[in-house]
Amino acid sequence: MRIVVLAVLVAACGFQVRASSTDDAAAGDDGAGPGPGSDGAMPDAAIDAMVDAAIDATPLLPCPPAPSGCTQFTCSPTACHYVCNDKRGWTSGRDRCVSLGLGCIATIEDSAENSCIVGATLPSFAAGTSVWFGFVQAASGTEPAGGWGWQCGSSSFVAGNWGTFEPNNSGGNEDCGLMIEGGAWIDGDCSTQARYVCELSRLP
Ligand SMILES: [Ca+2]
Ligand SMILES: [Ca+2]
Ligand SMILES: [Ca+2]
Repeated sequence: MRIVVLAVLVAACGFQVRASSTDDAAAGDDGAGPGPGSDGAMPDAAIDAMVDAAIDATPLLPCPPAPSGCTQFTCSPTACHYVCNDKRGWTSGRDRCVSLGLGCIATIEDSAENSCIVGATLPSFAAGTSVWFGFVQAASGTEPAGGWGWQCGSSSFVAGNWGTFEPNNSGGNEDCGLMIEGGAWIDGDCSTQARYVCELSRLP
């Protein structure tokens, strides 16, 4: 009887040891699972892929047809750009973007967007075909370079692409962003009559 009891205890002990060993292996296992760093649930990469897929599946809003006098062009998948050819002062152009349903006077995020606008509008101060965009100087800004910012949204492209010797506040009255040859920016007299670039987000 004692032998039988002892055998049962040994067997139970052995089982416990094996069970314990199995538990340890399960808790510490990372090789057969999703990979290093995994918490054992879903790998981070899989979660990222699901989020990306959800964003990709979000339908972008269509670009409205260009109104008369304006031409639509594309600089990014998530925005519609327009250049409107009825020359106006900066403020009037800004307001016209809104009233036409074309978003807002354009905010330039980077040099690629700057180049895209150049390609689509071929701005030239000499030819009288420069274009207004959404850069404007606050009245409180220190002349000539202080207080410049974007009318709509935000952009880290603040230094942007100022032309040589610009901004210079020539004549003491240049507070609006005008794009000229090669995409260079100048501070222009806001009452200058020029074309203007509007930008509408396609994100829902
Ligand atoms: Ca933009
Ligand atoms: Ca100024
Ligand atoms: Ca200037």
